[in-house]
Amino acid sequence: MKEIRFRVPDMTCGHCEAAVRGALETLEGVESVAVSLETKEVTVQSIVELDLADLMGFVTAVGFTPEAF
Ligand SMILES: [Cu+2]
Repeated sequence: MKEIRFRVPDMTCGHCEAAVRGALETLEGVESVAVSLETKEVTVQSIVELDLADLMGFVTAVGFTPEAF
């Protein structure tokens, strides 16, 4: 299992969390998406190699501002 982590500081509530999670869960090869509102961290586990910039692009597309660690 591959794992990519990044931060989305502008997630503030359950709706934000659901939007970010939903955007990432639909991607091919993604096995699980864990989102912490407390730490603003997103962890994506996948069976294929995913690209950090691509993942952050999908989060940007749903209206948030992701940051690399
Ligand atoms: Cu929100």
